[in-house]
Amino acid sequence: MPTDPTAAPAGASPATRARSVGRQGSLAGAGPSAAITAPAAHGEELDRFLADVLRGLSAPRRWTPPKWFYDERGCELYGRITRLPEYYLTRTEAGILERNLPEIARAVGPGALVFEYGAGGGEKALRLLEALDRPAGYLPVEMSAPALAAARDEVEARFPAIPVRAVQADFAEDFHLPAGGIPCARRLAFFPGSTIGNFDPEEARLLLARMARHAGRGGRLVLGVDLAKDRETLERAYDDAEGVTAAFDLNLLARINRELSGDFRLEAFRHRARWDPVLGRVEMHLESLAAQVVHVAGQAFAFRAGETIHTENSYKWDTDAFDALAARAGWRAESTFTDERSWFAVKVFAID
Ligand code: AVI
Repeated sequence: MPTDPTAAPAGASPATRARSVGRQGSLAGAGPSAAITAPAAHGEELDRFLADVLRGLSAPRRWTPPKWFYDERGCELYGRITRLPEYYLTRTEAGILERNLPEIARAVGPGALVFEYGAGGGEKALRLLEALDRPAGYLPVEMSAPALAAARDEVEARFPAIPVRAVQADFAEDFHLPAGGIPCARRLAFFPGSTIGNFDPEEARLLLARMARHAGRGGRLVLGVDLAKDRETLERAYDDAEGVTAAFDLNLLARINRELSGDFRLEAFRHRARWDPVLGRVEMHLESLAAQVVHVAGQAFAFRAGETIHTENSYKWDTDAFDALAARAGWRAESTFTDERSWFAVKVFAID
């Protein structure tokens, strides 16, 4: 079930120890496939979208799971976000990977079977596969069929000798990883992009534990995670001057109007991004600018002026606290690679 971005994290403060697409599993569900378009929801997916939206809008503190950001327009806007001057995450992670791939490859070891959660179009995996010593195979895991096909085709074209098996699944839910037929020395889970930050700490632990089950003994995990930093940098990253993130957030209302017979007036809501240093997360909200009644699929929802819909959490971790979380999921921290400002970390974990 979808991640509730209003839920307080379990345990100690994630800000001082180092979460929801929640289902972005979208990402939760389909990942944020920046370069790939996602079709409108239909069939069972449309039923889930409707159920999530009706439930979230009926809650005392209204919320929606971030996975529903990623329709065709949402994917396009997310792609633009990753190139914004204020959104440091994508380029910082790419720089860390670029500088440290040989060492990361050494930490992983030869003959790894790589499976990537939320593979998007497979762009990041190409660089990793290039650096790894004799990779045994590549399994992109992705909800979005077009993104999955793109990841498979990209990697097959570039590495014809590497077996590729596309896995259409929501990595935020349990799924079977059909890796049995490909001989390998070890399995490597690859989860870049700090998507882990869109899960609350307990959900993140469960997801890491699923990855540990998929990787098995001797397995490795290479993961990107965004780190806590000053309020100004964080709030600008989620509320850019050009208004692309605002458009991304508001597109959810446009999608509800289009796909769920909603009548949100987009100009009657505004995007807000706020760093919560206690919970260690940037929260995105859509704030109602007036008292108003909105309808979705025939149901009426009365908003007060200033009332918000909580649309996303993006947790920012402390590196040691993240290692402790991963340890509770069965992973031993092997190495951490960061940038000169320590804004972002690429981490390698192992299962002994
Ligand atoms: C996909 N995920 C890692 C992004 C983030 O930074 O939490 C989604 C996003 N939301 C607003 N900007 C980017």
